[in-house]
Amino acid sequence: MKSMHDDLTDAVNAVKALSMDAVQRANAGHPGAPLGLADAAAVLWTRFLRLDPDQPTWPDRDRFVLSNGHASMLLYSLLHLSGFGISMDDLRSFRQWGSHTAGHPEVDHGLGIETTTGPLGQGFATGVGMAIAEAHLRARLGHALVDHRTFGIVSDGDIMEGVATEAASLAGHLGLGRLVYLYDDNRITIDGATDITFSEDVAARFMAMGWHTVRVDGHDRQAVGDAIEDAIAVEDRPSLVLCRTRIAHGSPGKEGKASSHGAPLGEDEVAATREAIGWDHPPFTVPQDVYQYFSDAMARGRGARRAWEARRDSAFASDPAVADLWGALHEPGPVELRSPDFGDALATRAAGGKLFDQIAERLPGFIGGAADLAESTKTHITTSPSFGPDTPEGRNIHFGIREHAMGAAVNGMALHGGLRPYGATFFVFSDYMRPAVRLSALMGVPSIWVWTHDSVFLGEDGPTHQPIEHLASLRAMPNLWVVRPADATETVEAWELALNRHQGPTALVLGRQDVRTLQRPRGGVALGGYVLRDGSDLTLVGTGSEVALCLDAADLLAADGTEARVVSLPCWEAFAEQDASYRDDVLGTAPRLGVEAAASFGWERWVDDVHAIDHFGASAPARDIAIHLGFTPEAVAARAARMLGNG
Ligand SMILES: Cc1ncc(C[n+]2csc(CCOP(=O)(O)OP(=O)(O)O)c2C)c(N)n1
Ligand SMILES: [Mg+2]
Repeated sequence: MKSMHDDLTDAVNAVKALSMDAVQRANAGHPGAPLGLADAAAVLWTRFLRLDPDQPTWPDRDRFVLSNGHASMLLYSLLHLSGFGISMDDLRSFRQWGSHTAGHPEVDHGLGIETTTGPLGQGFATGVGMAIAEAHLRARLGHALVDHRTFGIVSDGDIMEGVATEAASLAGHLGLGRLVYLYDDNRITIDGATDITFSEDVAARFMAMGWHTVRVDGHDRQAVGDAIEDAIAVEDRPSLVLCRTRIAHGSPGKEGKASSHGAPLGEDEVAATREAIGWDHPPFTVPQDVYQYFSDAMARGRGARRAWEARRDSAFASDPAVADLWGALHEPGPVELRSPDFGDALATRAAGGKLFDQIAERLPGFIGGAADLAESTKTHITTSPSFGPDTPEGRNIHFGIREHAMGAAVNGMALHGGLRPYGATFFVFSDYMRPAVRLSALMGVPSIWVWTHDSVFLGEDGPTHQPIEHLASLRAMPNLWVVRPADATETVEAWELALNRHQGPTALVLGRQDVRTLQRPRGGVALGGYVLRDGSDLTLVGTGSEVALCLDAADLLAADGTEARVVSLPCWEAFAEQDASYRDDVLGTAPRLGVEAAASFGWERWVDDVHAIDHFGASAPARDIAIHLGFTPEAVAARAARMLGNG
């Protein structure tokens, strides 16, 4: 009869063997971290995590984030051994075309992958969003329905990245006590030992940010388990368990060496490691008692899931309002918005702001905030308090000046489930959150990005604040929908489009300055583009504030006998999805001139010529900028006339 200790050793060794074998077979991957983390990860998975392999998406499961996604074989091994849908064949086809076991898997809830990140630091910050979501939903639905934790493993690379520090600062400030990260403190990165780059006291830094920290020997399983237990008991602060580990632990020739980070150990070293750790099973072979050990450990999660279902059933039965709220949060129907009276002219950011309480009422999962610019972005739910340690039910999150962490945290809330989160800032600062935006697109997460002050017409703040290339560069990002509405009424539809899109993120690009409220029929934004005014000599195609400009230019052209059609093209991605016949009908057969106060890059897709700005802006009142850069009706009409050979 084996002792518990031996069973855990076998479990650790199985993780090590599967990880090094899969990397070896793929002849690509990262064996060092899985070997170095096998002890700590096996303790976390077998003693603490509440997961149910039979129901990987059970809502009250613990969340596990592998921020150092290069250690993906660690996660695949654990998922396989625990009985999730990762088969031995999947492990054999690690990193191969079409397999479930990609190099960096990002997300697959059905397989138990909550999120892992390729770009270091993102997982760390994404997990903070998951912890925000848990705290918030617990406050609104009660402990009986929401009562889980967010665990994660983070590495030197994660801890060094700025986004993690932004997120750690936010998590500490918010007192996210259900967040527990294990830090793989192996003091090795790709270029070698961290003494060439990284000499701060990480524990002291996190302590200063309001975290509970503890240092342990990451190979002392008892100590790791005790530290996790203590971290869980600390409910008012997030926890960082600094696990001092050795990369490629157990490998006689590679332990402690950076060369184990991102290359297979080699056949001989794999054999030597098997010998050293006392694992004599062939590659991709795990004895039944190891599976049994993991299965017994998963019984904790299975039991928790059943108990949760019982609590849910009785909560729903005793209080129909709770059942309704749960349903509205987790299975929201399509959203339709009422248009308030916008008056004759209104900035699109202000129009958006007028919708916030309505959206919040229709969509109980609507939550988010700005990076210290809520006043300017007009993103505030007046009917709800701010989210904080004493008011976790609040739906206004003050992210502080932490755009990058905001992006990742919004993704984390969206990944968590039950919420429809947004994050807001000035459009030019989308650059500061771009890696998180890219991951939202890559993972197909319906985060909503609200970016205001969308052009040079923000005026006096000058070129550092004036977006130029941002529309083009974000339109180039696959699966991100970029919507730049022309007026208040298009803004209503833009928000509807964003809220009803579930397969990926939507960016709402809104203006600072007033634009006149257009006379237009409802509909059109969801199609991406539509005809606002008909004409057969020329088609002017604009977005955002330039649509009204096109209409004014069309008036001038009409006075000279040229009938210009005006097309509003608020969302290129939606337009591209329409039938070619619809697109052709909208754009017409006459010469086409695009008008947009931004870089011309990409417009050749739709038009013959484009009136754009291919240089940085300037600091001046908006009307002077318009005159100097040629964004007046007269200048656009003149450009159109030249294009037609009449100028
Ligand atoms: C944002 C970002 N920059 C660079 C990389 C490339 N990269 C992958 S792992 C790594 C560092 C490895 O060090 P560590 O995080 O300590 O992992 P370990 O080698 O200890 O497993 C780097 C630079 C990345 N994945 N993401
Ligand atoms: Mg390291």
